[in-house]
Amino acid sequence: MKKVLFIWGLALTVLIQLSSCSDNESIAAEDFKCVFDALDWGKGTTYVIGHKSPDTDAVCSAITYAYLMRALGYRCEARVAGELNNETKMVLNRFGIEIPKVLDNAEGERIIMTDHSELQHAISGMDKAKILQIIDHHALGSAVTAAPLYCRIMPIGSSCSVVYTSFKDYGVTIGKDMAGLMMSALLSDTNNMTSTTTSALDSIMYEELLPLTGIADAESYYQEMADSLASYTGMTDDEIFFSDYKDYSAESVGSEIGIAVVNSLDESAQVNLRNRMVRFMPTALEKRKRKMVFAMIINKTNDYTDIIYYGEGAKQAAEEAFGKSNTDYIRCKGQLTRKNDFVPAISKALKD
Ligand SMILES: [Mn+2]
Repeated sequence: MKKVLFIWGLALTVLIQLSSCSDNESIAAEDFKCVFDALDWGKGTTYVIGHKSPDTDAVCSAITYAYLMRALGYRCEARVAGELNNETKMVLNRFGIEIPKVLDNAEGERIIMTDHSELQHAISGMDKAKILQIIDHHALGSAVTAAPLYCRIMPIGSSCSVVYTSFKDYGVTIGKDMAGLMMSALLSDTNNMTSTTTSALDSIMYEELLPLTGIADAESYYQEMADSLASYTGMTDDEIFFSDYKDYSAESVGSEIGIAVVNSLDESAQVNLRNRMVRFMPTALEKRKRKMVFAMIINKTNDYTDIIYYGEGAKQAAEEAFGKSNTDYIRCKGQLTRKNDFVPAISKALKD
């Protein structure tokens, strides 16, 4: 009798699994709907926002995730944490999406954080916000919540890749504009699928999304993005240095440091930008009250990164992390990422 029951049980389990496989999308969407219903949405609008010095992934993850939440029936709007870089402006323009409004204080607001979970990278007041969700692909940061939250953090190429898995799980249709934004953020964050952060899941996303975007030639589209990103025409040293900049605290990396990323497309721009940033770094250190500041000047055409540094102990730390150099910069092969290459190496050097 026991054996018969066991076999019946087994058959039932298989049946349930088979039926949930055949109707995977709707069941998952229903399941997740009740998870989201449990959050305290309040009566007003919940703002979806990425990190300060917003890049394409920070902005596009906020826009696409706000869209997804609206599709599931929640009142959400995307916001940005500051002026957009030229690449992001180009991407939004290309897919006919308006630049979201700037939100510079989160105090008292209901917030979904995308592409960051670290208060230091968030707009001010985030410690006094009601954080309902975190959608990210970075190391877990210092954001805390009073109530249970929905959190989806994956070690993959972009926050938009995480958003993409959500679209699929909840069975929400992806139109040309949302596909275009997610695709652009993926290309931007992974340096055209070459960075060390690129995962198999990102490759699947690339294959599935590309046909939806209407982009005929992904290579030339990426080149167009890179050109926009590196066009600092008319920008001051200050604007260039802080256009892609992040602060790190002693707890996270061993000292109070700031790291900027600057991109160039050819040798003359590389030398010019590197010299300008070297001259600007004392001002940057003063402005952000850091012990050390670093910048990664990335040549996207010839595939190398020059590291420059300023502040007491900065040269030693940089050389310990990236090798000795006879010049006032350290040249590394490849396009380093701040998150996967620079921060771990410099943290180790600073803590040693
Ligand atoms: Mn990102």
